[in-house]
Amino acid sequence: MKIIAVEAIPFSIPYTKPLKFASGEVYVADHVLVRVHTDEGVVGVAEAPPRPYTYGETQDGILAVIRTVFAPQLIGLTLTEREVVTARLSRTVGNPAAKAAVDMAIWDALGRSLGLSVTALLGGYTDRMRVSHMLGFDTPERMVVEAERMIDEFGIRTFKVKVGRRPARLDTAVVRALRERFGHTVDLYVDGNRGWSAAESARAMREMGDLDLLFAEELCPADDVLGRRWLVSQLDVPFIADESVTTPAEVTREVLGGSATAISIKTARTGFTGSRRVHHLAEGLGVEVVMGNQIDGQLGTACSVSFGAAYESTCRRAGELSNFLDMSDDLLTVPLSIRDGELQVPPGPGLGVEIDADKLARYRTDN
Ligand code: MUC
Ligand code: MG
Repeated sequence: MKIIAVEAIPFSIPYTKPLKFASGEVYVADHVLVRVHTDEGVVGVAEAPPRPYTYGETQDGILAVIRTVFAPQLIGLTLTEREVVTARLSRTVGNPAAKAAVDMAIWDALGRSLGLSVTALLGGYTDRMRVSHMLGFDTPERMVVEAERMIDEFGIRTFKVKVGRRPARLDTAVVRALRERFGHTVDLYVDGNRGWSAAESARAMREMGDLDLLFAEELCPADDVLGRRWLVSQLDVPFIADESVTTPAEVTREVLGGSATAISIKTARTGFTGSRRVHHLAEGLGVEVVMGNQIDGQLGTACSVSFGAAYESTCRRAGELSNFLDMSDDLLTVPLSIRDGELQVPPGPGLGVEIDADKLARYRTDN
């Protein structure tokens, strides 16, 4: 089965609850839907979320690189030539979200054509993951109320708390309030999105030393090379590298350089082909992994859970699979549903999801 067209469609769906964090704020999901068409009528889908403050990609940039650079290089390839696809996409530097969406749409098409789920094709470990919810910047009171809602409505009991503000007590007060309100019925970890220096991070982590955190993520920039190594060496929890590990080579550099002791795998950034490489590399290096969230919509979340459920180490920890709950709507015919703190891989071939034509017509911005 051959690829005959790669479509990139911009769409825009407002958030009901904007997400704020140290490197940016998201009010609208201005993503790109990618559709890979084949000569036998099978169509694979995926979405690319632009994160200019993280990787430099914009919605317009993603559209342009897919339409003018990637699509012409992929037409005529078969769905099983995924390593050829990867080699051709790799000729272009950067553009991780655009590359990832193209890669995942091809995997979706392959699964559909074989009648197998992407999870089965990748590894088939299980059919669900526990969910971790990301809490964006707000007051301690409002963040506790938000966590209460996640517990009551969805059974979620793991929270990643965004930190990295100045003064750091704005954030340490939130983590303390969550621990005081929920005791040890919840798991907590923090993500700084590079907002603090190494010294500020060390001080904040000391201040939270009694709060029993699971992890700390990207508290300071990886470019603070010695500072970050110094920070990581004194922590008693794994330090997750997120935006500093966009490729397997960066994973190797950060881990062997002592600047990270765990890795966030984001399918929105490394697709399925690259995430598989990162997963195997992390296993070989002996570091923990967490399935991260690039502020994905439901289609992106279906990709994350499809990958995470495929391997044992990716579902050992709760995956970040719930931020679509903050969006006012989405594109799928059957919405994803989190129950008892878990998200099931949508059943069916490929990613197991379908795009609702009416919703796409309502939210696409190219007509
Ligand atoms: C995260 O884990 O950092 C914020 C920016 C981004 O690219 O992903 C999010 C969440
Ligand atoms: Mg992060």
